[in-house]
Amino acid sequence: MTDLVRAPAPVVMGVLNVTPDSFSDGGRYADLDAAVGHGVRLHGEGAHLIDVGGESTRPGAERVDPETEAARVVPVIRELSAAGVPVSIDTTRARVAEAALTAGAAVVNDVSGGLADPDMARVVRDAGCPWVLMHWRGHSRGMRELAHYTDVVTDVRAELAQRVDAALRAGVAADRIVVDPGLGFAKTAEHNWQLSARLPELLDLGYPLLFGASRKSYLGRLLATADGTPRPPDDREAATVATSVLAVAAGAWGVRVHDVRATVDALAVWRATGGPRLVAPVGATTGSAGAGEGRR
Ligand code: PMM
Repeated sequence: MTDLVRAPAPVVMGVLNVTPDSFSDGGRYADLDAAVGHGVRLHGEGAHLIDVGGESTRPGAERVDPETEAARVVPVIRELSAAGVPVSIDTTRARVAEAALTAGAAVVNDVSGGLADPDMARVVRDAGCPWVLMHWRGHSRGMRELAHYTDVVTDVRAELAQRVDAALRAGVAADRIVVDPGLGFAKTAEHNWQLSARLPELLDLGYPLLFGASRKSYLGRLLATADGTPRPPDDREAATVATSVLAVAAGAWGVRVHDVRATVDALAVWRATGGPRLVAPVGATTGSAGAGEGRR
Protein backbone atom coordinates (compact mmCIF):
# COMPACT_ATOMS: atom_id res chain seq x y z
CA MET A 1 0.00 0.00 0.00
CA THR A 2 2.84 2.38 0.73
CA ASP A 3 3.55 2.90 -2.96
CA LEU A 4 -0.02 4.11 -3.56
CA VAL A 5 1.10 7.68 -2.93
CA ARG A 6 3.57 7.31 -5.80
CA ALA A 7 1.16 5.45 -8.06
CA PRO A 8 1.72 6.40 -11.70
CA ALA A 9 -1.94 5.92 -12.65
CA PRO A 10 -4.71 8.07 -11.21
CA VAL A 11 -5.98 6.65 -7.94
CA VAL A 12 -9.72 6.18 -7.65
CA MET A 13 -11.07 6.29 -4.11
CA GLY A 14 -14.60 4.91 -3.72
CA VAL A 15 -16.84 6.53 -1.11
CA LEU A 16 -18.46 4.34 1.52
CA ASN A 17 -20.27 6.39 4.14
CA VAL A 18 -21.50 4.26 7.02
CA THR A 19 -23.69 7.08 8.27
CA PRO A 20 -27.40 7.72 8.52
CA ASP A 21 -27.08 11.29 7.22
CA SER A 22 -24.45 11.87 4.52
CA PHE A 23 -25.78 14.08 1.75
CA SER A 24 -25.52 11.55 -1.04
CA ASP A 25 -25.42 8.02 0.35
CA GLY A 26 -26.53 8.57 3.95
CA GLY A 27 -28.47 5.62 5.37
CA ARG A 28 -27.84 3.31 2.44
CA TYR A 29 -24.93 1.41 3.97
CA ALA A 30 -25.64 1.69 7.68
CA ASP A 31 -26.05 -2.09 7.89
CA LEU A 32 -22.78 -4.09 8.03
CA ASP A 33 -23.55 -6.50 5.19
CA ALA A 34 -24.78 -3.74 2.92
CA ALA A 35 -21.69 -1.65 3.66
CA VAL A 36 -19.23 -4.49 3.11
CA GLY A 37 -21.07 -5.60 -0.03
CA HIS A 38 -20.92 -2.10 -1.46
CA GLY A 39 -17.23 -1.74 -0.63
CA VAL A 40 -16.41 -5.06 -2.30
CA ARG A 41 -18.47 -4.00 -5.34
CA LEU A 42 -16.68 -0.64 -5.65
CA HIS A 43 -13.33 -2.40 -5.40
CA GLY A 44 -14.41 -4.83 -8.11
CA GLU A 45 -15.33 -1.87 -10.30
CA GLY A 46 -11.78 -0.60 -10.06
CA ALA A 47 -11.49 1.51 -6.91
CA HIS A 48 -7.95 1.38 -5.55
CA LEU A 49 -9.16 2.39 -2.10
CA ILE A 50 -12.49 2.32 -0.32
CA ASP A 51 -12.91 5.40 1.87
CA VAL A 52 -14.93 4.40 4.92
CA GLY A 53 -16.47 7.22 6.95
CA GLY A 54 -18.62 7.08 10.07
CA GLU A 55 -19.42 10.74 10.54
CA SER A 56 -21.26 12.93 8.05
CA THR A 57 -19.39 16.07 7.07
CA ARG A 58 -22.24 17.60 5.09
CA PRO A 59 -22.64 21.33 5.78
CA GLY A 60 -24.52 21.85 9.02
CA ALA A 61 -24.16 18.23 10.19
CA GLU A 62 -24.12 17.54 13.92
CA ARG A 63 -21.17 15.62 15.34
CA VAL A 64 -21.36 12.05 16.57
CA ASP A 65 -19.38 10.84 19.56
CA PRO A 66 -16.13 8.97 18.87
CA GLU A 67 -17.46 5.65 20.18
CA THR A 68 -20.40 5.74 17.77
CA GLU A 69 -18.13 6.72 14.91
CA ALA A 70 -15.67 3.89 15.65
CA ALA A 71 -18.48 1.36 16.13
CA ARG A 72 -19.80 2.23 12.67
CA VAL A 73 -16.53 1.93 10.78
CA VAL A 74 -14.38 -0.69 12.54
CA PRO A 75 -16.45 -3.82 11.68
CA VAL A 76 -16.75 -2.69 8.05
CA ILE A 77 -13.01 -2.05 7.78
CA ARG A 78 -12.21 -5.38 9.41
CA GLU A 79 -14.34 -7.28 6.91
CA LEU A 80 -13.21 -5.33 3.87
CA SER A 81 -9.56 -5.76 4.83
CA ALA A 82 -10.09 -9.49 5.38
CA ALA A 83 -11.56 -9.63 1.87
CA GLY A 84 -8.41 -7.99 0.49
CA VAL A 85 -10.00 -4.61 -0.16
CA PRO A 86 -7.68 -1.65 0.57
CA VAL A 87 -9.35 0.86 2.88
CA SER A 88 -8.86 4.46 3.93
CA ILE A 89 -10.48 5.78 7.07
CA ASP A 90 -12.28 9.10 6.67
CA THR A 91 -12.03 10.63 10.13
CA THR A 92 -10.75 13.69 11.96
CA ARG A 93 -10.25 11.79 15.21
CA ALA A 94 -6.98 10.13 16.22
CA ARG A 95 -8.74 7.48 18.31
CA VAL A 96 -10.97 6.47 15.44
CA ALA A 97 -8.01 6.47 13.03
CA GLU A 98 -6.04 4.29 15.41
CA ALA A 99 -8.89 1.78 15.75
CA ALA A 100 -9.37 1.78 11.97
CA LEU A 101 -5.67 1.19 11.32
CA THR A 102 -5.72 -1.70 13.79
CA ALA A 103 -8.72 -3.11 11.92
CA GLY A 104 -6.75 -3.01 8.67
CA ALA A 105 -7.12 0.47 7.16
CA ALA A 106 -4.07 1.48 5.16
CA VAL A 107 -4.61 5.24 4.70
CA VAL A 108 -5.91 8.05 6.91
CA ASN A 109 -8.14 10.54 5.11
CA ASP A 110 -8.45 13.50 7.47
CA VAL A 111 -10.80 16.22 6.23
CA SER A 112 -9.39 18.53 8.90
CA GLY A 113 -5.82 18.19 7.64
CA GLY A 114 -4.70 17.41 11.19
CA LEU A 115 -6.33 20.49 12.70
CA ALA A 116 -9.22 18.83 14.54
CA ASP A 117 -7.18 16.46 16.67
CA PRO A 118 -3.64 17.30 17.80
CA ASP A 119 -2.92 13.60 18.31
CA MET A 120 -3.60 12.63 14.68
CA ALA A 121 -0.05 13.40 13.50
CA ARG A 122 1.39 11.00 16.08
CA VAL A 123 -0.98 8.21 15.04
CA VAL A 124 -0.15 8.66 11.37
CA ARG A 125 3.58 9.00 12.00
CA ASP A 126 3.68 5.85 14.10
CA ALA A 127 1.64 3.90 11.54
CA GLY A 128 3.80 5.19 8.68
CA CYS A 129 0.68 5.27 6.52
CA PRO A 130 -0.35 7.78 3.85
CA TRP A 131 -2.24 10.80 5.24
CA VAL A 132 -4.65 12.85 3.14
CA LEU A 133 -4.54 16.42 4.47
CA MET A 134 -7.67 18.19 3.30
CA HIS A 135 -8.16 21.95 3.46
CA TRP A 136 -10.54 22.67 6.33
CA ARG A 137 -11.47 25.61 8.50
CA GLY A 138 -13.90 24.18 11.01
CA HIS A 139 -16.48 21.52 11.74
CA SER A 140 -19.48 21.13 9.46
CA ARG A 141 -21.93 22.84 11.74
CA GLY A 142 -20.28 26.24 11.44
CA MET A 143 -18.30 26.02 8.22
CA ARG A 144 -20.65 28.12 6.11
CA GLU A 145 -19.60 31.19 8.08
CA LEU A 146 -15.94 30.45 7.36
CA ALA A 147 -16.15 30.71 3.56
CA HIS A 148 -14.34 34.04 3.27
CA TYR A 149 -11.13 34.39 1.31
CA THR A 150 -9.04 37.16 -0.22
CA ASP A 151 -8.22 34.84 -3.10
CA VAL A 152 -9.49 31.33 -2.49
CA VAL A 153 -6.74 29.52 -4.38
CA THR A 154 -3.89 31.50 -2.83
CA ASP A 155 -5.43 31.19 0.63
CA VAL A 156 -6.15 27.45 0.36
CA ARG A 157 -2.63 26.87 -0.95
CA ALA A 158 -1.11 28.77 1.98
CA GLU A 159 -3.30 27.01 4.55
CA LEU A 160 -2.50 23.60 3.05
CA ALA A 161 1.20 24.45 3.13
CA GLN A 162 0.85 25.15 6.87
CA ARG A 163 -0.79 21.77 7.41
CA VAL A 164 1.96 20.03 5.45
CA ASP A 165 4.63 21.85 7.49
CA ALA A 166 2.92 20.83 10.73
CA ALA A 167 2.81 17.20 9.58
CA LEU A 168 6.49 17.24 8.63
CA ARG A 169 7.42 18.86 11.94
CA ALA A 170 5.53 16.09 13.74
CA GLY A 171 7.71 13.54 11.98
CA VAL A 172 5.40 12.40 9.20
CA ALA A 173 7.43 11.44 6.13
CA ALA A 174 7.00 13.73 3.12
CA ASP A 175 6.28 10.77 0.87
CA ARG A 176 3.24 9.83 2.99
CA ILE A 177 1.45 13.15 2.40
CA VAL A 178 -1.43 13.80 -0.02
CA VAL A 179 -3.20 17.19 -0.13
CA ASP A 180 -6.82 17.95 -1.00
CA PRO A 181 -8.48 21.35 -1.66
CA GLY A 182 -11.58 20.30 0.28
CA LEU A 183 -14.28 21.23 -2.20
CA GLY A 184 -17.43 22.30 -0.38
CA PHE A 185 -15.75 22.64 3.02
CA ALA A 186 -16.08 26.31 3.94
CA LYS A 187 -16.30 27.03 0.20
CA THR A 188 -19.04 28.57 -1.90
CA ALA A 189 -19.80 27.21 -5.35
CA GLU A 190 -17.69 29.99 -6.84
CA HIS A 191 -14.77 29.01 -4.60
CA ASN A 192 -15.08 25.40 -5.78
CA TRP A 193 -14.97 26.48 -9.42
CA GLN A 194 -11.94 28.68 -8.80
CA LEU A 195 -10.10 25.82 -7.13
CA SER A 196 -11.06 23.44 -9.94
CA ALA A 197 -9.86 25.89 -12.59
CA ARG A 198 -6.55 26.61 -10.89
CA LEU A 199 -5.42 23.19 -9.66
CA PRO A 200 -1.86 23.71 -10.99
CA GLU A 201 -1.35 26.37 -8.32
CA LEU A 202 -2.15 23.77 -5.66
CA LEU A 203 -0.11 21.07 -7.39
CA ASP A 204 2.79 23.47 -7.18
CA LEU A 205 2.96 22.60 -3.47
CA GLY A 206 4.75 19.48 -4.68
CA TYR A 207 2.45 16.86 -3.14
CA PRO A 208 0.02 14.42 -4.74
CA LEU A 209 -3.45 15.97 -4.84
CA LEU A 210 -6.78 14.27 -4.21
CA PHE A 211 -9.88 15.86 -5.75
CA GLY A 212 -13.30 15.24 -4.20
CA ALA A 213 -16.09 16.82 -6.22
CA SER A 214 -18.36 13.80 -6.44
CA ARG A 215 -22.06 14.72 -6.39
CA LYS A 216 -21.43 17.88 -4.38
CA SER A 217 -24.10 20.52 -4.35
CA TYR A 218 -22.21 23.02 -6.51
CA LEU A 219 -22.67 20.50 -9.33
CA GLY A 220 -26.37 20.33 -8.49
CA ARG A 221 -26.56 24.10 -8.77
CA LEU A 222 -24.67 24.14 -12.05
CA LEU A 223 -27.26 21.72 -13.45
CA ALA A 224 -30.30 23.34 -11.83
CA THR A 225 -33.58 23.63 -13.68
CA ALA A 226 -34.71 26.98 -15.05
CA ASP A 227 -36.60 27.68 -11.82
CA GLY A 228 -33.41 27.10 -9.82
CA THR A 229 -34.16 23.63 -8.44
CA PRO A 230 -30.79 21.91 -7.97
CA ARG A 231 -30.18 18.59 -9.71
CA PRO A 232 -30.46 15.84 -7.03
CA PRO A 233 -27.23 14.12 -5.87
CA ASP A 234 -27.90 10.82 -7.65
CA ASP A 235 -28.26 12.65 -10.95
CA ARG A 236 -24.92 14.48 -10.87
CA GLU A 237 -22.88 11.58 -12.18
CA ALA A 238 -22.03 12.84 -15.66
CA ALA A 239 -20.87 16.12 -14.14
CA THR A 240 -18.86 14.20 -11.54
CA VAL A 241 -17.16 12.18 -14.26
CA ALA A 242 -16.25 15.39 -16.07
CA THR A 243 -14.66 16.74 -12.88
CA SER A 244 -12.66 13.52 -12.49
CA VAL A 245 -11.22 13.64 -15.99
CA LEU A 246 -10.47 17.36 -15.83
CA ALA A 247 -8.78 17.03 -12.43
CA VAL A 248 -6.63 14.10 -13.52
CA ALA A 249 -5.77 15.85 -16.78
CA ALA A 250 -4.71 18.86 -14.71
CA GLY A 251 -2.36 16.60 -12.74
CA ALA A 252 -4.39 15.35 -9.77
CA TRP A 253 -3.09 12.17 -8.16
CA GLY A 254 -6.55 10.82 -7.50
CA VAL A 255 -10.27 11.38 -7.26
CA ARG A 256 -12.78 10.49 -4.55
CA VAL A 257 -16.07 9.36 -6.10
CA HIS A 258 -19.33 7.59 -5.30
CA ASP A 259 -19.86 5.95 -8.71
CA VAL A 260 -16.54 4.23 -9.26
CA ARG A 261 -17.44 2.50 -12.51
CA ALA A 262 -18.29 5.71 -14.35
CA THR A 263 -15.06 7.43 -13.34
CA VAL A 264 -12.91 4.33 -14.01
CA ASP A 265 -14.44 4.07 -17.51
CA ALA A 266 -13.82 7.74 -18.21
CA LEU A 267 -10.24 7.52 -17.00
CA ALA A 268 -9.70 4.48 -19.25
CA VAL A 269 -10.70 6.69 -22.18
CA TRP A 270 -8.36 9.42 -20.95
CA ARG A 271 -5.48 6.91 -20.67
CA ALA A 272 -6.20 5.37 -24.10
CA THR A 273 -6.00 8.88 -25.54
CA GLY A 274 -2.45 9.05 -24.23
CA GLY A 275 -3.23 10.66 -20.88
CA PRO A 276 -3.36 14.23 -22.22
CA ARG A 277 -2.56 16.97 -19.74
CA LEU A 278 -4.31 20.28 -19.48
CA VAL A 279 -2.05 23.27 -19.44
CA ALA A 280 -3.80 26.22 -17.86
CA PRO A 281 -3.10 29.55 -19.54
CA VAL A 282 -1.26 31.87 -17.19
CA GLY A 283 -3.73 33.97 -15.22
CA ALA A 284 -6.68 31.84 -16.27
CA THR A 285 -9.73 32.06 -14.05
CA THR A 286 -12.96 30.17 -14.00
CA GLY A 287 -16.04 30.36 -16.13
CA SER A 288 -18.46 29.77 -13.26
CA ALA A 289 -21.70 29.12 -15.10
CA GLY A 290 -24.47 28.64 -12.61
CA ALA A 291 -22.26 29.23 -9.60
CA GLY A 292 -24.10 30.92 -6.82
CA GLU A 293 -24.14 30.99 -3.08
CA GLY A 294 -23.83 27.22 -2.82
CA ARG A 295 -21.80 25.04 -0.59
CA ARG A 296 -20.14 22.00 -2.09
N1 PMM B 1 -15.59 15.10 0.95
C1 PMM B 1 -16.43 14.51 1.81
C2 PMM B 1 -15.95 13.60 2.77
N2 PMM B 1 -14.65 13.28 2.83
N3 PMM B 1 -12.47 13.55 2.01
C3 PMM B 1 -11.61 14.13 1.17
N4 PMM B 1 -10.30 13.83 1.23
N5 PMM B 1 -12.02 15.03 0.23
C4 PMM B 1 -13.32 15.39 0.10
O1 PMM B 1 -13.63 16.24 -0.76
C5 PMM B 1 -14.27 14.80 1.00
C6 PMM B 1 -13.79 13.86 1.95
C7 PMM B 1 -17.87 14.83 1.76
O2 PMM B 1 -18.52 14.09 0.78
P1 PMM B 1 -19.40 12.76 1.11
O3 PMM B 1 -20.44 13.17 2.11
O4 PMM B 1 -19.94 12.32 -0.17
O5 PMM B 1 -18.48 11.72 1.71
